[in-house]
Amino acid sequence: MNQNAFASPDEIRGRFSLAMSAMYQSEVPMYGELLDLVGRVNRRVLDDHPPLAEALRASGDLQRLEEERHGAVRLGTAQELATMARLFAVMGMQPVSYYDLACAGVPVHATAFRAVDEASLAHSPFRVFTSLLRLELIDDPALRQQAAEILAGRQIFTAQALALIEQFERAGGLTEEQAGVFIREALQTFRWHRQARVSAEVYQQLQAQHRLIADVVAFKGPHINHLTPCSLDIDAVQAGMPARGMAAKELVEGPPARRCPILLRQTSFKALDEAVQFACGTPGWHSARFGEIEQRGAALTARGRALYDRLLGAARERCRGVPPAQYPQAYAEALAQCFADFPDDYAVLRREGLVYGRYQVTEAGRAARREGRLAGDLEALLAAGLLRWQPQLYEDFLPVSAAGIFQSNLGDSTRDAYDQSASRAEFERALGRPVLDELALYARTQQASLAACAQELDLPLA
Ligand code: OOG
Ligand code: NI
Repeated sequence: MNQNAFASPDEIRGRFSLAMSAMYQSEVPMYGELLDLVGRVNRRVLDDHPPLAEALRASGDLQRLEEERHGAVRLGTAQELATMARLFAVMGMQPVSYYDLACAGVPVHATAFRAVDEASLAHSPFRVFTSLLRLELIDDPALRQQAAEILAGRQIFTAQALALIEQFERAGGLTEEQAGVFIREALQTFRWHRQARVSAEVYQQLQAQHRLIADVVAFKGPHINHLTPCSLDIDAVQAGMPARGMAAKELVEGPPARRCPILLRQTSFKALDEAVQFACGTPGWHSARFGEIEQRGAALTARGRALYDRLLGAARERCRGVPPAQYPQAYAEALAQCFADFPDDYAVLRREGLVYGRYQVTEAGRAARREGRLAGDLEALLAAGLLRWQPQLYEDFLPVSAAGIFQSNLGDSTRDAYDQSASRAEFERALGRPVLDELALYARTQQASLAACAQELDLPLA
């Protein structure tokens, strides 16, 4: 089969994310409300800031603004995770980074499946935060055994989805027609099931261990639990939620608002109480699904990340013991004060090696090369406007923020850290491969951009 006859994985991912969005909007009408609010705020920001609108149009980001999303699922077994990795590979998504949530009292560990190269990210950045339940953290051995048996008895992928994953692996791609069927079948895995697979009694027992355990074990499949559009003004959306009937999470996770945004800011409306039916038709309620928004900024180097972690830790430390009613306000103030120590100027962020970027030769640089007027090192070329530097967008997640998102959707039932430490090796064994190192990906992109400039200018820059 000719390579060109295959649908591109980027195309499949883009179409899949649109199909997932349509499904989630029909399943959770409140998510449609959130999308509408995000769209309105984005349009207002663009109207008020024509240069921003122009920059987004020039980079091609404007057209994609409405579809920049991530989602999340929670899986029950190693086998489910391994197959999920193969399913996402069909869409050009690879596991990046390891996130331990047990240290925040959530009995899962996770990775994010996403596109890794620049062109693919530009096509569709859709990512799925994928957690695996750590059954070993259930402290009651009988219940642990029962949960394992319940999970062993479910098949979360359709036969056709499995067949098409195998077809993809065998042939190296899917035809257009197969891709259409694949998207439809893959979507089934993420659907909501009102019908639980367990009795109300077992559900209660699982719930008493941890609400997340009940969410993973009690149902037929790993329902998508949220999708996340991108906002140009996350604080405005946060402020606008209550008037639209959404119970907003108390605080925005991540760094404070800045002139030069870094990493990722996130907030959500809280998980809804939804009617379900337990075995034997017993009616009940389950709360798992919510809507989230994100605003992304520059990817930090290891050095930048260490500074971020330190300042975030300091802000949280300052608010220790503040009563819940005063916490959001106190935290916002502490965050703003602590992050005063994080440079808020791109030139400084670059020079101090806090942010990953990419270099480009400017028009002036090309002219200088033609006229043989090129001289100086990287700094000199940048200063003379012959090279341009722009920050790379952060494409990943933040463990402390993710824990905050999890916890705000678990009601009051948060608990202290589990004793057992992170288990990356265990996770990778389940996954069937190592996760990719996010920092290495950003470093590679930066290095490649520098090498391209060096070649274009015929200078030893890299
Ligand atoms: C995932 C929560 C984490 C994020 O954006 O950090 C997350 C979940 O609730 O399953 O989505
Ligand atoms: Ni999320």
